[in-house]
Amino acid sequence: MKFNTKAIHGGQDNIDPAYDAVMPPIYQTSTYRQSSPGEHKGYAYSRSGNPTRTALEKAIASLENGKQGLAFASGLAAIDAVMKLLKPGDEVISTNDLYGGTYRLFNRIFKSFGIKFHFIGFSDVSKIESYVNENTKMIWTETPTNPLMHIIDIAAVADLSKKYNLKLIVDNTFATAYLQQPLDLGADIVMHSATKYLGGHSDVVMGTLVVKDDELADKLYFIQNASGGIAGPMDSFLVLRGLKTLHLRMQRHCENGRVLAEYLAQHPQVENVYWPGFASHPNHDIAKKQMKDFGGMVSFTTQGNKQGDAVKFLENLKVFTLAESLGGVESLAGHPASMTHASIPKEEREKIGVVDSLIRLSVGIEDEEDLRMDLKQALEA
Ligand code: P1T
Repeated sequence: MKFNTKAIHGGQDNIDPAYDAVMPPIYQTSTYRQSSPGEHKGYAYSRSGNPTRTALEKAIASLENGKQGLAFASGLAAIDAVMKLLKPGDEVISTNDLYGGTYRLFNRIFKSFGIKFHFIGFSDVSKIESYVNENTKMIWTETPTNPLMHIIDIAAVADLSKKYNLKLIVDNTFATAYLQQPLDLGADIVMHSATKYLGGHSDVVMGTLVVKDDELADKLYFIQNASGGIAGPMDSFLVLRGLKTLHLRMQRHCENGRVLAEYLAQHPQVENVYWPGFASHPNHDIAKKQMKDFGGMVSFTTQGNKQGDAVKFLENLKVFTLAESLGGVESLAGHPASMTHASIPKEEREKIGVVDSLIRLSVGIEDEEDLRMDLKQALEA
């Protein structure tokens, strides 16, 4: 099956054995009747499993070319479950440009349980190797990274992780399975904040994991059930509905992203534009190799790097909404330094380029000209 067909039908065989409904019912139930202790029709309690969640988990597993999907209450709950594969003394090597909440979970929660994190740039894979020691268990990366759009060579990092028997986890939130499929490139776990493009309509918070290895699937399912950070049935239904238009939405996100990145690049008040589609982007060749297109996320800085200018720009937007999050049909704009990445200390942030004038756009699927005109008038203001 091709991707566009899988977006609609993947993993959805026999989705409603009772009535053959085309969409799975929302099984808004916590428990299931048993005819005798332990005798039931496959579901005993909705933390352990719920048919609506199963339908979604099968759909996302199909899109990522994995075997098993797992849905959680948020992206961070999914990441939390992955980290529970580790034990005190273990070490993780992570990209230094990543979502602020992920950094906070690693550095403020799991660090105090004895797990050591190394945050480094991944553009030079041999640099990652120099951090590997006998305690290293995991490599964590986003690509494109949030918010600076570095592109990490998944296949090259996967080769390294296999050499040292490490688990490679790719946070595929920005690209989605439409643009790249990390499991096919050698990753062990692909993670999503389904809150973003998978849901696609800014109406649900959710996280997903997909794996292809049965043993790893069993371990993660054990953690999902034991820790309990599961996705609810209503949210599962909403994300499943979102997945059915993922290919169409992503196509338009990419088209609009390109138009706005190119517009910003030639604007005299703009200093740097971060978008992997530019031939001048340092990782453009990797992006071309591993992605179908370049996505709808674009970051930029204004001339002179003054926070006041960035704030004024954001306050003047009319079609774009100033808000946290990304990946919905509507265009959003954010100020990483004070919003999504405020939990990273200023000094750390600035070292990697998350400066005070940085603005991040999640380019939606509105008319491209309205979006361009909105940027124009806000930059002029
Ligand atoms: O918000 P939540 O569903 O828990 O997902 C966390 C998360 C994980 N990974 C990436 C790459 C993310 O971007 C996020 C959430 N990000 C935002 C809310 C944001 O505006 O960047």
